[in-house]
Amino acid sequence: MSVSTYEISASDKRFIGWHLIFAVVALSVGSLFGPLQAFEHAGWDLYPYIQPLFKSYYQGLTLHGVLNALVWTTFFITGFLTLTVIYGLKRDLRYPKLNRVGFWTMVVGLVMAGIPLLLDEASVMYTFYPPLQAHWAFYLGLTLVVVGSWLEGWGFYFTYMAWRKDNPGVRTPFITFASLITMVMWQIATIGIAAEMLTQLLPWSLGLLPGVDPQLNRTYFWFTGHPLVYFWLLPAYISWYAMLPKQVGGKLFSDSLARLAFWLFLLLSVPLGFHHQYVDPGVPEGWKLIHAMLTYTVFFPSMLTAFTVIASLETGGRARGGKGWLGWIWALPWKDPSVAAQLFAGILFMFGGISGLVNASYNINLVVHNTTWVPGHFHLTVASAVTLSFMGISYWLVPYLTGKKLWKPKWAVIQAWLWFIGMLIFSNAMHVVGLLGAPRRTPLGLAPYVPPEWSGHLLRVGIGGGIMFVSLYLYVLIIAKTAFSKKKAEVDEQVEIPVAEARHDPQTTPGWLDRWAVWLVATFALILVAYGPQLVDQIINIQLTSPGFKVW
Ligand code: HAS
Ligand code: CU
Repeated sequence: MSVSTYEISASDKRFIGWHLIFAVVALSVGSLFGPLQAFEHAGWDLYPYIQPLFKSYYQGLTLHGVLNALVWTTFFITGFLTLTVIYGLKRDLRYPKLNRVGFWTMVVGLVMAGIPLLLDEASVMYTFYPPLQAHWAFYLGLTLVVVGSWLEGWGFYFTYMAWRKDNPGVRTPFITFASLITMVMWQIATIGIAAEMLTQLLPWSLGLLPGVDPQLNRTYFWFTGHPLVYFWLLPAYISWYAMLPKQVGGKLFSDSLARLAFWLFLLLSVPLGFHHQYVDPGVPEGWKLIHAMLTYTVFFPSMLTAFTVIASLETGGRARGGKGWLGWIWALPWKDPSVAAQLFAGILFMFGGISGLVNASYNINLVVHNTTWVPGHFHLTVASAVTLSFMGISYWLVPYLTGKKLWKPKWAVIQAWLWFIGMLIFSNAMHVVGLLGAPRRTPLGLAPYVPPEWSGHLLRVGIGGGIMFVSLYLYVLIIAKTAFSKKKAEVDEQVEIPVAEARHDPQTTPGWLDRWAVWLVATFALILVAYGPQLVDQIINIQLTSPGFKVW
């Protein structure tokens, strides 16, 4: 197997493809409810029409959050990272069966969590805060999804270790390096949710515990819940750093900066979950302040990313003849749907980053917390930076995996534009009406207190949501038509995996950016300092007092 001729095997392509099938199906089902919510805000309540099938607004909201934010992402990511790990190392998975077992464990978990969701036995929303109580199968199912993703991750590590043995001293190829960090970060992060599921929610839902401690559970949840957002984001960053520059004819501006950003995400993603708990009475203010400050530090690797990725794009735009300060931007291949989608994702993320900064500010958070501002923020992040990037990636990935031609690329460009425009309208309206005080997770169309000055913004929520609805199913159509097309692409139409060269030989990147031990020790130490005392305190003072509630 020589380096230059490495091809991903047909069976591994199929295996990665399975991840995508489940991801896209979850996205198609979960996205049915997004527009229903947006329309409801705008005063067009369609829920009564689907009433026999779905019991409440909150069942729909839970399906939307779980299927889109948790399932679409996790399945897409584990599939995509499989590709980046093996393609970067130019070698097959060391233990392919381990990865297969991991994937099918995720599928079993998905089915197990999906059944109570559809039966309205788990309408607890995607954060499943107790004392809202779901059927035990929901908790067990989600746990299995996480366990499956761990197994796939171990499969990556074994593959990497085998490569390292054969290649001492060689810098880990960037796409593999970044994928491994993403997975390690995820495995550390999910310790929180593992503790929550195994020691609290599962025994409680099975009747083995008299009650549950909501405060401790929120702390466990956000231990995982915050880094979860970087588990979603980092695969998009892998594409922005290492693939998008190639797609626009440029080079990765700095291999060292790219690696440094990923190490910083490993170091800083976990120990700041209290920024989701600024209003929790059980967490002392000093700890909230520490997590607020740490949140500002994790802003830094995203700023590094903005700089490095835009500089990389500039090398492409200039190579394509772009002149002047901004001329290179117009010279980028905007007609390539994969590129357009990812550029739009990046632009939307600039706004998402700004609203994140607002959220992170301890005092300003009190104004926006639990208002529609927050879903405004996370639709610019997970539903734009991440989801629109994944859509863009699938415009080359699905043709690559299937050997088919992308169905109607022009429509795919329109799809990206529609998502961009719909999201601008939707998220701006959500932010503004949130500032006016509109609560999140509330069927505002039914609320008697909605003042007239919200109505214009709520209408924009509905319009933006409607445009995104069209865009989303256009995406699903294009992907399905591509994947199930009977015609194979001609030889000269075959798609390759885009991997950008760095401007400097990665072998000249400092060695400390390719060594794990110190970074791992620092990561655990920082988590221990930032979370240890509070966790100990909350566990010692545990109060298993709250019964379970089923409100809807
Ligand atoms: Fe957040 C709440 C703070 C990033 C997701 N966030 C949420 C929730 C979700 C979420 C789902 O501090 C709601 C949870 C719930 O249900 O309660 N967030 C931040 C901060 C950042 C941030 C400081 N969030 C994300 C990302 C997410 C995500 C990423 C998903 C993927 N967030 C918060 C806080 C809360 C919160 C509080 C709690 C709010 C509350 O009160 O409940 C930062 O990491 C953001 C840094 C980003 C930047 C932007 C850099 C720009 C780049 C673009 C480059 C442009 C390109 C395009 C490439 C600094 C990298 C160029 C194009 C050309 C044409 C040239
Ligand atoms: Cu967060």
